Amino acid sequence: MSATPRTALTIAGSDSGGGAGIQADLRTFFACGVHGMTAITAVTVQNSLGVQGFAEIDAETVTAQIKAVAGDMGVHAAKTGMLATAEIIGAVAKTLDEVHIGRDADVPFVLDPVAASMHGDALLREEALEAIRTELFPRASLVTPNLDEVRLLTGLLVTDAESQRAAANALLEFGPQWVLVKGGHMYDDPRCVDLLSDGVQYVELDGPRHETEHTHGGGDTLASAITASLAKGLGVPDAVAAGKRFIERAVAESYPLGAGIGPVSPFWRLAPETP
Ligand code: PXL
Repeated sequence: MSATPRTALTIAGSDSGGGAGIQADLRTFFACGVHGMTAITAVTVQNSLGVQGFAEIDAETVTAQIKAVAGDMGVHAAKTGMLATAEIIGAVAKTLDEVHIGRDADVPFVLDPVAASMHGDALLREEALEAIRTELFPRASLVTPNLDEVRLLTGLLVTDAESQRAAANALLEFGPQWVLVKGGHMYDDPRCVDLLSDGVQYVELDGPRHETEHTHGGGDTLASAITASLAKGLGVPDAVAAGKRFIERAVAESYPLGAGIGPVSPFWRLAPETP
């Protein structure tokens, strides 16, 4: 028998292609040495060419999944990804309070405000964006939007360090403890600079930009690596720094799969020579 590892819960959608969503979260949790648990919100039908459609899970079943694992197994940190509908978002917000997960409880909660896939396919019904802002932002220990999500959530265009800081301030108005404005989609910047802030500290995390189109699941993998570090007891700035190191390697070692966009890879953390 081994010691029980720390646990992390992902509340997100399934990606049949295995590169993003629940599948990315679980393999990242595994690579980071925490026990992953899931509350599935939607089942997408997709491959490397895009999302062909999705079926959402009813809100009661999402709630029941969260309560089942939180009550019995315990959750050291949680994250959300694809939430699909305003009804699911409302149910998740209420349930997180009931099981004491979130910025004002002892258990950190990372909100990855997923709105669309890399191909631009919607993963969130339009009216649900407002629910993310009002119901989930105030409960989040950390929110991790990319620049497209920043524009949808605030109307602000991020093109440089100054507008990135303005976006962080605007997002903090919605009530999260910390925000990480990811700079990866500023494609003319030769570096990948993310800005982390709680309104007092403004920390720039500078990393290399890897020239690859195979970045499917990158946002999910970063948020999951951060969640895993939070589950192990790191504070938000240290967990984000660890997550940034993790995603840099995962992007550097991404691979082609199918005719479209291949996934980032958390495999680098595992023994490569296993037969
Ligand atoms: O990477 C965002 C994302 C999250 N969740 C699911 C997805 C995607 C992107 O395609 O399919 C289920």
